[in-house]
Parts: sequence; C-alpha cells; structure tokens
Amino acid sequence: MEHKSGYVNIIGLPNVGKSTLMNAMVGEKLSIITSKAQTTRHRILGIVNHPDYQIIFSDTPGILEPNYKLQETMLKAARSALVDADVLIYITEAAVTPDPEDVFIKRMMQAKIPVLLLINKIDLSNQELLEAAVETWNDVLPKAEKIPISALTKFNVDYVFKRILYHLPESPPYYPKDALTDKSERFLTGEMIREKILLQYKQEIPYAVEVEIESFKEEEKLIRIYAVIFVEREGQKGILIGNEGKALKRVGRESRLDMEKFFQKKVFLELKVKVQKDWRNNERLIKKFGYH
Ligand SMILES: Nc1nc2c(ncn2[C@@H]2O[C@H](COP(=O)(O)OP(=O)(O)OP(=O)(O)O)[C@@H](O)[C@H]2O)c(=O)[nH]1
Ligand SMILES: [Mg+2]
Repeated sequence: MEHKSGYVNIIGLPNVGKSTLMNAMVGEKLSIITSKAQTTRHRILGIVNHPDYQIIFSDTPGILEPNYKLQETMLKAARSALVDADVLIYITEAAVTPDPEDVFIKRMMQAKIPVLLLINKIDLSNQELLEAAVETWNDVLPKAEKIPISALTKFNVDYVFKRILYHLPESPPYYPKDALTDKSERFLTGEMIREKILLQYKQEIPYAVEVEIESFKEEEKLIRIYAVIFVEREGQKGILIGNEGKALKRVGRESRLDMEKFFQKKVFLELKVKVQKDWRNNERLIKKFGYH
C-alpha cells in the first residue's frame, strides 16, 4: 500500500465539540475544551502518525458573526479551513437546524472533496431527533456522509477514523513522523492557562483575557514558566486576582498540574496580570499576540 497523507479540517458552530473530537482522534489534549462558546481562538493542527499514513487534523474556532477585531481573525481561521482540506468534517448537533444560506454550508454544497457530517453529542439526544436531523441534512448536503457520534464518550469515533483513512489521498507525509502539532510548547502552555480562566470565571473575563508566555525554560528536572495574563480593564484585573490573590492562585495551581501531566515533568509557574486596554479591538496587539 502506498503511503497516505492529508489534511482533515474540522469546522462547525461554536461549542459543538470540534476540539473534543480532535483531541479524541489524536489521543492528546492539544486543544483546550470548555463549555463556553469561543473557546478555540486559533487554528491548531493535531497530527496522527502511523507507518502507512499521516493524518493532519485541523481544529478551528467556531463559525460566528464577528463583533470585534479578534473575532474577525477567528472567522478567518475558520474560513481558511475550507480551502486546503483533503477531507472536510462539519460538526453539528441534532437539535440545530442548518441554514442553507450560510456561507459555510454553501461552500460545502459545492465542495469537490469528501465531506463528513458529524452529528455530535448523541449521548444527549434521542432517536427521533437524530433521524429528523439526518433527514434535514440529506436535503441540504445530499453527498455528505452523515455519521452520529459522541466525541465525549468516543461513540463512533473509530468509525469516523476509518472513513477518513478511506478518503485520504496517497501522498508522502507533510510533517516529520514524530510531529504532534504545529504549535509550540509556549502556545500550548498559554492555552492551558486560558482554559483554567475560562472554566473559573463568569461573564466577560474569559473573553477579555489573553495569555502570553514571557519565558519558557526547560531545565534538567524542571520547566520554569513565566506568564502574563492580559485583561482589558483595571476592574477585570481585580476580579482575576481575587480576594487575597486566591482566585489567581487557583488558576496557577490547576494550570501547573495540567502542564506537569502534559510534559511529564515538574513545572514552576509564575503568573502576572497586566492591563492592555481594549486589546481585542486593536489590530497591532492582536498581531502581537500571535493571531494572523
Ligand atoms: N454530552 C456531550 N458533550 C460534549 C460532546 N462533545 C463535546 N462536548 C462538550 O461540549 C462543550 C464544548 O466542547 P468543545 O470541544 O470545546 O467545542 P468546540 O466546538 O471546540 O467549541 P469552540 O472552540 O468554542 O468553538 C464541552 O463542554 C464538551 O465537553 C459529546 O459528544 N457529548
Ligand atoms: Mg474548540
């Protein structure tokens, strides 16, 4: 058998389970996952290697109407996934009705590449709802293969994997065979911190926060990480730090445990909070934070 390799791009509305699916496929926690919409902000690759194939998954931010500049770059990241895929995965939930006027759905109707339409979270759904969803999608995207899954419980995830392998083109690998992602350790640690913030705070804090890793140094027995958490306003700084610094300490502790698990090594983590006024609407700052 010839070697197979290609890009499998995962798109869908916010919060449908794109990152959960990619992590399940890759077997590593590369993308952060929370119950809040707009958790993923960057396009991130997760690579599965085998002697006979290399599958490059691409997790993307959820498709949304942008309200500020950061969301414009998030939408661009999602759009870019329509362009360079060998297999396209569109994730949805049974209760969501497709809008045939939606730009992404229109693009999928015209797509020449295979589209897998995954109806996720079926552990929360019922047969009737599921059958109705498949019927609706059959009208909208007749050529796409509809597969009910649960990314969380991994129901049918192995079947999706088989379908991807079936469609994957013959090609030499695009990345070295030991590559896991295109993102740096710095990026991944920044995301681990952002995940803890999304989980711990309510309302506007999760969306107003950006994390920058100032320094990441791997020593013999320890990884030493200094991170800055940026917020948009002075008031948010106080909420983030919390009474006697307790809230921030908890973010630090939980992030560190995650990092130690991921890197299999002891981690020293120091967090600082700074105000970067209205960064979400500032093109220069968005670029500086690594959004393209
Ligand atoms: N019950 C159930 N929950 C799921 C399933 N898949 C994902 N979730 C949950 O749905 C929420 C969102 O999951 P994510 O993987 O972060 O979703 P996403 O599409 O990447 O979200 P964004 O990055 O914000 O666009 C999390 O709370 C997940 O645990 C599933 O199959 N069943
Ligand atoms: Mg995500």
